[in-house]
Amino acid sequence: MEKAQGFQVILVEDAGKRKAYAKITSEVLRYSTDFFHRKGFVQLMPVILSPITDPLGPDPGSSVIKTGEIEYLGQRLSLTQSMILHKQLAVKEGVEKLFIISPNVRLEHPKRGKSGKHLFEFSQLDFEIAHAKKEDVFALMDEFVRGVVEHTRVACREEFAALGRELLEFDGAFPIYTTHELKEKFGEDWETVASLAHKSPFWAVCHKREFYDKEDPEEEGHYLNYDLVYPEGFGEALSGAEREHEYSRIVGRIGKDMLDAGRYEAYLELAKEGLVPSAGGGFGIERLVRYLSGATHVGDVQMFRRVPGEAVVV
Ligand code: ASN
Repeated sequence: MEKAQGFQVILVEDAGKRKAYAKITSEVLRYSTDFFHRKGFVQLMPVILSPITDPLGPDPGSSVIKTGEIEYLGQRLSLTQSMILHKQLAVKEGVEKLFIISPNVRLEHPKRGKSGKHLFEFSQLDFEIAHAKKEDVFALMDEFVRGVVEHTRVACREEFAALGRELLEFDGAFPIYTTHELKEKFGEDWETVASLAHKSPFWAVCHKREFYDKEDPEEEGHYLNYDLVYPEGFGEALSGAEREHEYSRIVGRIGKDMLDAGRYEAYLELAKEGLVPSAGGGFGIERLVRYLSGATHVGDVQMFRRVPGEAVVV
């Protein structure tokens, strides 16, 4: 395997810019936490080690080369790739609207370092709503994105001026396209091209991906999931879905994906008792800060960068 390189990268980033990114990040965290509290969500603490985590695939778009693991007192524990399965279990515990600012470790292939939007360690704000449908998530996030843009425009006026960033204004609901439409119009690799062609964020619905995203009961091979995509070439902001919650469907989907069902034993035991239907999603905090501040690379907005392929200095 290739070795991580590039000690110099951390040193060239202008210290003044890092301070601006830190302030914008702080205001994003303040606004996000307030917003979800205001909407009646309960904030949970994150989990970092667990026998279960998001498999992140099979997904042709994923380039995670392995799942981080440690062995502790005879247990094999994975580093969290996302808290999706824990979110479903927390909803089953009766927490009907929840969010977590969740550190995620995704050991991406070094080639992803050049994408501008991949990190091997980042934080996502992950949320889940019992009995919700995708339209509920669209409305919530449309309001959130407009709100965070307006909040930071005021709270970080000096930082945006120093960075030379002018945020575009947008209102109304964000447009919704199917991935089939996007592929037809912008090609197989539609994300960046479509993002560049837009001035406001948009939704892309129906992706073939992990077992926990619900398959449309009325249309096999179609999925009740979605991504929110930033405009101006910044690409994916959020991914989420209505969830598979029936035990037999979950087992079927794990089988189809040829995953080791043994790894999901406790989750499956609890799913057998009955999960609650839900929908949710998660957005990367650093990607949001990158979009707001117009940074070239998502690693630039981290105080301690975690870019695939680059050596970790501190
Ligand atoms: N947070 C995403 C979701 O809620 C999952 C992910 O990050 N892979 O669906």
